[in-house]
Amino acid sequence: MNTPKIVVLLSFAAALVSSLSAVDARPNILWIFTDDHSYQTIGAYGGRLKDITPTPNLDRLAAEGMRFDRCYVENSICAPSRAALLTGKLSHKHGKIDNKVPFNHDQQQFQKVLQTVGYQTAMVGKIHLNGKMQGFDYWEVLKGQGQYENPTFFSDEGAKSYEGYTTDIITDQALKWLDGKRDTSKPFMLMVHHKAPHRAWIPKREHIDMFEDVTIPEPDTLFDDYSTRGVAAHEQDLSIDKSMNLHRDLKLNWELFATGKNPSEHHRRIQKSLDDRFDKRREEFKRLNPQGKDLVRHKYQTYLKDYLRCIHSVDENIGRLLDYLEESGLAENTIVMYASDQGFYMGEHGWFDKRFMYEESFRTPFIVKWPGTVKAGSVNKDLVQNIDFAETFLDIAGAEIPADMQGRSVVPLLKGKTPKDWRESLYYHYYEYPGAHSVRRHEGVAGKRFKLIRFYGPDVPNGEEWELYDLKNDPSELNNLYENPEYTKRIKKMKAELDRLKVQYDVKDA
Ligand code: SGN
Ligand code: CA
Repeated sequence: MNTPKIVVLLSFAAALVSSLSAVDARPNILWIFTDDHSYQTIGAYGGRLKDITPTPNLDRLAAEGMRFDRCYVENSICAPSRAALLTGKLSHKHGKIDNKVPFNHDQQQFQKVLQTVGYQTAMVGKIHLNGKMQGFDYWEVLKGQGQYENPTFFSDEGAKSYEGYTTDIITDQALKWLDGKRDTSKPFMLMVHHKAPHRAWIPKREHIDMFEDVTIPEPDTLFDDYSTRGVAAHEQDLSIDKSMNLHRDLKLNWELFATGKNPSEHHRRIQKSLDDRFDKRREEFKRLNPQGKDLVRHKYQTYLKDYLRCIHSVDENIGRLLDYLEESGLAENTIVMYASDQGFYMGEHGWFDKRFMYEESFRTPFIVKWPGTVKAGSVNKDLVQNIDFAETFLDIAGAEIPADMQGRSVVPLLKGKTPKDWRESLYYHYYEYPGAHSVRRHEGVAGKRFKLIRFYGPDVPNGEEWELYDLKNDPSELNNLYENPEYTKRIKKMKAELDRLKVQYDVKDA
């Protein structure tokens, strides 16, 4: 071989080596998000349901990663939580203060920044922010709440319908993108957003007999009388007793539901998915004919079982994604994160749904597996909030964090090093009143131990009502201490902290 040829070959080899070493080594992120999944129904979180909870794959994720025990939302309801996820801002700043007002898609969102630093971005499933998604190389989302069966998805190409159970289909679409459609030269951010386990908790036909012979333990507060609390807890419309209906929530008489006044398109679609899978329970209900407290208990059992069946589907599908990462060799360089848009009442205080700043709905599960960085089986107890997610993604990608984002990256926490100046308190604000479930507007401040809540508005006596809880001595929040003179100093301090947070986050007075 003559000299020029060797030179050409050598320089070709050098170029090859340098292009190989330039392969982007930044980690991929697989973000799995559910709608209304309570931490109480994840085995890894312990609690009264831990032996019944069908979450082996989530438990495996926690065993291999970090479980966050004090992750909270800023506004415990769907669309605002999703807007906070994308923007890294509190509701009053991203503008989506409730499920009704429109979301401004033109605003800053983390995925737009990720694209500029070379990530491929994808989203599939429920987002509940109507309009065209921006900043995603691939997106295929349900409209509004979506359907449990035979869903219609929307994308840049318009509407497309699929046959089957939505939890499975969302995963199918995610896998199709991962395995064939993405640009493998770039790291990816894939967001897999389930509709489940949202009301009306419709299980997959194949799972309808799960837990048939199990009695689900009841919470101590199933028959809470709210004796120390104000109007908000007394006059809500989310109790199993009064607000959970037999026909649709318990699926005892769908026909009745369908003939209701002005059934919405969403409800009509649910009705269409009717089949005989609930026949057996109708017979059983007729036979038992429960009344009074027995009826509440019966509703509780039926509700919890359907909910857990929906979770079983979610967990199975998480297993499929984790298996794919292993088989494809992606697992080692892919961070897997799991969270829900908020928590949910599993009968605590006699309730279902969310919205309140009380723990079950304020808190949300958050689990992160990051091979080589997160210590397997670790637990974090710092105060984390859903406004931190966006900055965390950007930090992982090495992107600059927009100055107007209001959270903080949890990457140091994932590395086991909590910064000295990590937050000591959280700000919360719920706006959707008047509205579904009739939860009064409220804002509040939560530290690690004490929580101060201010309910306000025209349907609150004298315009505002305060509640104070000591989570250490009263984890179920049954004992409102606001009128107790021993806490005067504590209340003063917490009000000052609330004011400080409102200045920090630029909250105009509610
Ligand atoms: C629907 C549900 C409510 C639920 C809201 C908001 N009713 O209106 O129970 O609180 O969605 O949920 S239903 O009869 O239509 O199921 S959210 O998760 O989207 O905020
Ligand atoms: Ca939700």
